[in-house]
Amino acid sequence: ANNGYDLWLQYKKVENKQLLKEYTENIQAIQFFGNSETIKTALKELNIGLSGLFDNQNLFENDSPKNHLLVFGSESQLDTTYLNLIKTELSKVKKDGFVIKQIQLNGNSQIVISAKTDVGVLYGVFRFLRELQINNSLKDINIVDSPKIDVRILNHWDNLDRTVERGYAGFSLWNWHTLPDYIDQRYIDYARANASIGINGTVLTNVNANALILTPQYLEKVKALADVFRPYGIKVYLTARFSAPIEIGGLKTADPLDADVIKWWKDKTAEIYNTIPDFGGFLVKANSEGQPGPQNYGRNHVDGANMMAEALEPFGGIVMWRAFVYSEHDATDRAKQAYSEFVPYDGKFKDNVIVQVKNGAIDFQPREPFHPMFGAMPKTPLMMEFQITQEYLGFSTHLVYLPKLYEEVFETDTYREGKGSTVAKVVDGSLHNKKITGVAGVTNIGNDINWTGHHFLQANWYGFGRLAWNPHLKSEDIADEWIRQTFTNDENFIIPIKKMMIQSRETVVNYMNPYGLHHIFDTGHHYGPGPWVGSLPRPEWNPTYYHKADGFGLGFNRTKTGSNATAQYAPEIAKMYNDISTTPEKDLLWFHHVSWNHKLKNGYTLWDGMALKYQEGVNEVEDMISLWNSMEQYVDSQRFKEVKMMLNIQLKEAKWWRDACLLYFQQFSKQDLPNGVEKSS
Ligand code: GCW
Repeated sequence: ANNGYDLWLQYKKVENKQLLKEYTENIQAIQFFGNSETIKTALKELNIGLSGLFDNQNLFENDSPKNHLLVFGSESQLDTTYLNLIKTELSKVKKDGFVIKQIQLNGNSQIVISAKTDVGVLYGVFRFLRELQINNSLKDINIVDSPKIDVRILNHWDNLDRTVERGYAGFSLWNWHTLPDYIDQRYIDYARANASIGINGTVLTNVNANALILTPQYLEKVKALADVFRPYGIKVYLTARFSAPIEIGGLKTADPLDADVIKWWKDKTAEIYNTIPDFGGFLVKANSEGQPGPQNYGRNHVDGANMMAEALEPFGGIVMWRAFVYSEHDATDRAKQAYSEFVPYDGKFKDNVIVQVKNGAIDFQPREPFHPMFGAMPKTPLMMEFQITQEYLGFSTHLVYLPKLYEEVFETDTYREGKGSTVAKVVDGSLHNKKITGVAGVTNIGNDINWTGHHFLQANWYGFGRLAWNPHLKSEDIADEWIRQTFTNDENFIIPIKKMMIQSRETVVNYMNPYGLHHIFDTGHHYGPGPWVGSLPRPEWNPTYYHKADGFGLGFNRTKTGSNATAQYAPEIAKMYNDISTTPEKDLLWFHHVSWNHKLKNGYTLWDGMALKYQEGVNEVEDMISLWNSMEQYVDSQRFKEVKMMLNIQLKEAKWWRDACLLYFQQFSKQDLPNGVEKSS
């Protein structure tokens, strides 16, 4: 049985006999240089990996001659004979990047893995194991790869009572009760999985969590986790509740300009670094959804962020200050608030502050136009915040391959420095030469055996990490790698399953939010459909605020004749979105209030076209099911069955979405369903 616990680190025996021969001939022994914990970790992983892939525990212990070595070590440790042979490649490596190269020495081919740092060597070792897992030949292997982003980080929305906000794969991994003394193997496997894709940071706590995590009792537990993660190159970060000086410090205020408050944060920070010398820094949600912040004291985001940044500066820590601000100030269009509150402060933040911006201006919808802040703050580092957990995408029950969504956002052109100013270039710092760069992902993992609840959603964790390493990668290539490592190298499985994964993102858009509809989820939990008036007190919490259905039509007018949110984009983009005829139809109802009888490009009216899209989504899930059912021979029985059951739930719910939304909107359109749309039963 395979319960999925091993993720993409399955290290199953290489089935292709010829390749197996090539691999084992090329790797007869391991030689390593250096003895840091990280180097030892790399060795340990090689042993786990190779003994699995070669199905031979004693591979390196027999007496046969060993002419072909696998050699690894960092630039400062590696033997000069090897160094000389990889000089050119090594000079191209940046930061924690690595070289993997086949060289010839004394008439024998050898493989050298090296880097400027030990963590780079570890990344190289993981990459090397991946090459074997995905069945690439080692002949003339010559890989140089460096991360394009500095901070590649998971955000856990984990509370201290182990509940996870918007978490759908069990409870929190962090067992605060048994920490610091009990080290669950899971913490180590978590670190392995993250390091294997280059993730180098983790925020352990929820942005909405209370301040207790900053008390000595908890810091001791955090230290234990930091000690586990360190050899894997993963730094620990914490959320810092703005009002902590009041709640755990006994002060009367949390005013960022108050001398006692400033001193409190300085002392607290020093205390943290005393416990965890390589602590990463703070993630802060301030003045959003009721969380405290500098505005409570008549101050602004810069005052708050810089105060914390100053405390972290001597230790090399950073502040990730979130731009997801959502309060009652701008009730006309919530989409405009973050830009309005942050863009005027461009250039005012200290060097160790990075502003963390969600991919879209509303909230992790199945599809959102890119956030207008990207590209609009040339003097401020901005990091991307993606959601890996599927708050608005069917939780952990719907198969949706999110790297496709991430890729769409990264590839979008902001036009801020003319054509080609993609979001990826904003985030990797190349468009405006940023001091720090980062990509954060609100993680989808919990203590479910398979980590993510649904086997396929492991791919979203995996793909997030790969894109955080390099936001220019293709989601399709990532899917390919992931399938090979997680399931099989058999093309009969890979080709159709990859296609299904790539399509799955559009499928969920089709059955939930076609043509730019958004936030029509049931209020509160955000699981199923709920386009009707919810029970919430604030108008912008009600789905009707977002879709604005009426007798005329549907959609939110954000053009210059409406909320004018389009003005927050570069002129080229604003122009495109202001005009219904140039607005891409995928974003139609995001930007326009459109007549039910508006003619779509395919010739249907909006009403008919929308109804057909909902049906298309349902049909696509049916296709996913029949495809999956035909794949049984390629998958172990446990994972096969579990995925199958999940897909059946997804189908039921796709129909639920279709029926609920069409019945609801039909009250306004007052039109029949077009042919081809199944009537709800
Ligand atoms: O997506 C919304 C969620 C909240 C979340 C908030 C945020 C952590 O519904 O649960 O709170 O965003 O990102 O701060």
